Amino acid sequence: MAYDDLRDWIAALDRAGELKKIRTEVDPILEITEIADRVSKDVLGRNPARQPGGPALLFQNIKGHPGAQVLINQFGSARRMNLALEVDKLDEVADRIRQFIDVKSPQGFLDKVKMLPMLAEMGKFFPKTVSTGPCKEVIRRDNFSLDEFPILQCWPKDAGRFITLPCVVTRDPKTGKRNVGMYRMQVYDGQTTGMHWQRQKVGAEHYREQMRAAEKNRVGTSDPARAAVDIMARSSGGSLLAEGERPTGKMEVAVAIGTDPAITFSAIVPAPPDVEEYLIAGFLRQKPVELVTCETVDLEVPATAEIILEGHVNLEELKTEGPFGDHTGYYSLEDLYPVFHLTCITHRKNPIYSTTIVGKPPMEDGWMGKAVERIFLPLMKLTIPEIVDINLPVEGVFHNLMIVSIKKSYPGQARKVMNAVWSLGQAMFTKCILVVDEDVNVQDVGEVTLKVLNHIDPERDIQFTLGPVDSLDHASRLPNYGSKMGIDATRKWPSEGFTRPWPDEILMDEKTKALVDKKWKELGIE
Ligand SMILES: Cc1cc2nc3c(=O)[nH]c(=O)nc-3n(C[C@H](O)[C@H](O)[C@H](O)COP(=O)(O)O)c2cc1C
Ligand SMILES: [Mn+2]
Repeated sequence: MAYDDLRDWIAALDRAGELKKIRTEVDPILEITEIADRVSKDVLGRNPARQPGGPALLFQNIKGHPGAQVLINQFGSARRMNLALEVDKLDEVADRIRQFIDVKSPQGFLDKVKMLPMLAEMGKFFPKTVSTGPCKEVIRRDNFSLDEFPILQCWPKDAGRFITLPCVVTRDPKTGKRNVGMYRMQVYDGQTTGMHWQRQKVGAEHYREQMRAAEKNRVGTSDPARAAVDIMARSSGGSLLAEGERPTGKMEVAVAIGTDPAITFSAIVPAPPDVEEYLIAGFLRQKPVELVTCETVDLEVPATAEIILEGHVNLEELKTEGPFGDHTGYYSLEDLYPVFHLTCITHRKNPIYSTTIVGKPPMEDGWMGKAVERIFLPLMKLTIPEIVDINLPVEGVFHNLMIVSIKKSYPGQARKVMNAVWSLGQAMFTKCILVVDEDVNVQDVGEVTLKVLNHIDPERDIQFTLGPVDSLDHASRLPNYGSKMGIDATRKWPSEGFTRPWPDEILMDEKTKALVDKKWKELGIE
């Protein structure tokens, strides 16, 4: 039973006892962050043994925005992440993916018949365009301003107010395929924002594709190698071309804020570039996403979204974006990014503004990251079949640490796995990869620490490599480029040059354990 929209989802959260409505006046500048931060770390003292992640919060009295409501921390616990994806355990999503992966060629008529339900299910994934929807209740082509919405300033040193949970829709000019990505947007004024798609993300690639097309129009068939260097330079702030020589043009962009949870979640999923997020959302909610066409741009957006921003990004315009208190626990420094110019806003009546904050973990995005980890495991196993399990501890902020256990079958395999992880989509950013044997429980960081540090000869077992690093890495020698480290903490084999004896792990024998079990009460220790 998919959630129809954000309101349906809020009602479900409320029914599940996962929502707190707050009627006390709060300021969207800093104050909401302080409240949400305390709640997401659950320093409420109610149940110290519980995992972090207090309730979702619906603020109903926002300073300077009479009548407005702000939803935050909707994904901020394991239970709510499950509710959002309508499962009891995230592994259920992984199992559904595995079903589709495991399809064998049908052996006869009966096998084919057995496949029909699966094919019927697939039909539900594809989005459906409808003539209109609630997001068009109010259509504003002029006299609109972002100042009307209760957009947060999250942290004291942030450059301003940021839209933090936007689903940014773009189209690949070459293939016509759509992409939905979550890229924060700094509010410059009522009609313009930053567009913080990092250079390795799909929105940024669509932007470069537009530049390539504009460049081709300008000079005919240009030297592709030179054009590539120039486009990279220009999309990062530099330019090899003089002012008058630059191609002009713009790229259409639409942004949906406040969608049903499957759509919002799909925008952060690190899917292959050509897999459309609307399809992923349809898979997750098992019901097609309904789309409507925008008023001023040729893009489709979720029909039931609370707020839609339409507009464009000029190909030759970059502006300072940031600083912004980021999920690393540090401010990401200012940098040049494209500027989004709004041409129209459509919204529901009394729109609910949906947002999040990021900062020192654990926070709401940590739970989204954990969901990605669970759901992507079967897909990772497709290309790296020896993987048994992975863990991205929240303090590793997604890109700093991945612990991987493998079933090792040949010498050097741990290093093969590291290189494979570094070649997998956004996993390329992983700064440290720890590879352990299959008998290590990667979810138990204590056990990992004990075994990894016992098992390594650092000079022998640490592998460095160079390559792309996350834009948020503030320690790399250059922005976006630096080194990465893999630690092979698997047990070393003679075929890997290790011929010393390997000691046994200390374990009590079963007989003694049973004896003590029997006597335990009598001992009177508990
Ligand atoms: C709350 C939140 C904020 C995010 N902000 C950004 C951002 O500002 N820029 C960015 O490039 N990625 C950001 N991300 C990560 C992207 O959404 C993620 O990499 C996604 O897979 C990108 O989609 P794409 O592969 O279609 O480009 C954010 C993720 C979350 C959960
Ligand atoms: Mn994508």
